[in-house]
Amino acid sequence: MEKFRGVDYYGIETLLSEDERMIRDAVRDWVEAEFIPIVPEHHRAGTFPIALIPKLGELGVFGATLKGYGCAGLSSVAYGLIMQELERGDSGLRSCASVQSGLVMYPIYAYGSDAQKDRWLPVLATGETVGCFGLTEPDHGSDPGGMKTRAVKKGDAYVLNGTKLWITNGSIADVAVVWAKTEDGEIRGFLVEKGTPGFSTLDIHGKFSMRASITSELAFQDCRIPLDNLLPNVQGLRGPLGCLNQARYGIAWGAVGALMACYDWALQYAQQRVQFGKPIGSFQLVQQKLVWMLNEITKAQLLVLQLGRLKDAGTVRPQQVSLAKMNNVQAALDGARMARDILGAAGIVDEHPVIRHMLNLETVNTYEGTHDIHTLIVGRDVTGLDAFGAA
Ligand code: TGC
Ligand code: FAD
Repeated sequence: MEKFRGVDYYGIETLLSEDERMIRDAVRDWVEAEFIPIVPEHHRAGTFPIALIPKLGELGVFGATLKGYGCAGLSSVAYGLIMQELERGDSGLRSCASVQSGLVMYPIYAYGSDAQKDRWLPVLATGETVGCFGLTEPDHGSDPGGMKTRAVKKGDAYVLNGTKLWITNGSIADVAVVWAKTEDGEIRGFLVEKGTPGFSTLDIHGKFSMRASITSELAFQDCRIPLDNLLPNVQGLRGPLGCLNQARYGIAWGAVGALMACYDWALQYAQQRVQFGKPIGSFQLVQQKLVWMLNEITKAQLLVLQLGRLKDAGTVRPQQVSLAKMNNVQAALDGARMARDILGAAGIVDEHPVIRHMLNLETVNTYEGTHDIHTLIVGRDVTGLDAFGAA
């Protein structure tokens, strides 16, 4: 297949600033040259190319919208375009960047003390230090408010007990942002450093999705955390949910990248593959699938662009982020399945990227709030009625 040709049916490019285009192209070229050639072997092995993390730092990907601390201070749209290009490579690559930026650097930046910011943000920005985000537990996924992990203040430390599950980059992280309830039942955030006695990790194997990404369990057994490692400036579920707004925003853009990759590949395949003496792209049913994908890409691109402009204007609402995450991931998953179908038997092997994207998108549909949870978040917003149980 030829190199990725870009997908922009409505000239949306013209709505981007020069800087935004330059950043997108720089990340696109990097992903093409450094990541796409190696991702199939990592997918087969179930590994993540850890050596690329500092290179992502050099590209300015981590904490790209933050100001100071070595961060690039880019617009939200530029950040979204970065996520799009990373996920065109693999959802696992975008995940690594989303977690580091939206779920680790953001809470330190927004809720941390000056000392915490000075210590962690510069090294997280360069990628010399890796972070993870522990919210989900074995018995509390969609309903994190019921978490069992506890942090009890004893002398000069908080003593942490509990388990976090399905944590991206858990075992390679130097620092974990962990959410736990204190004795008063309030949810608080803690910075837990790798190597702290009582803190251990275990990688999850047997995944059919997000194979080129590390997913771990974090276990805390009488793990003593210095009092200074509490994130001082937030309490309650709005702490972790505020971080999720950042990461869900990135996913909404990233899903466009995965769908663009599947569409471009399927289009080229359909133009080349001959059956009944004609390219399969000449058959009406194949064209219908390609046009469906292009249509969804175009709508998704416009949705996230406006979402980004709202975010930059400071007026975006979390429910608007939910709608975009929900819509774009569903479109990407449905489109990836169509692209897989267009490739016929070839669609099931990793010589082609489509099945890898399709399987990854099953995770993307689930994490950061499942499709159905986002439906209910928007449903609550428009009806004023809460489907989760509370009045
Ligand atoms: P609810 O009563 O709605 O809210 C409790 C408090 O939180 C506030 N809040 C928000 N604040 C900021 N941003 C948001 N999006 C917020 N949504 C709610 C709310 O105002 C309230 O504040 P306060 O001060 O009045 O107390 O809470 P609920 O218990 O009814 O739950 C609502 C629900 C279901 C929507 C929420 O729990 C939810 O979003 N569940 C989904 C869980 C989830 O998304 N988990 C993700 C884990 S991390 C992950 O998947 C990383 S993947 C990383 C990768 O590899 O890319
Ligand atoms: P459940 O909450 O058990 O949901 C199961 C099903 O029930 C879903 O279909 C759901 O939509 C449905 N459901 C639940 N409640 C309702 C309701 N009220 N109404 C209707 N339907 C409902 N978490 C982290 O904290 N940090 C990470 O870095 C992280 N990375 C992840 C990486 C991967 C590869 C994966 C797969 C997950 C990751 N997660 C992470 C966890 C992820 O956020 C959760 O899996 C997700 O929030 C769903 O929780 P659950 O899996 O427990 O499903």
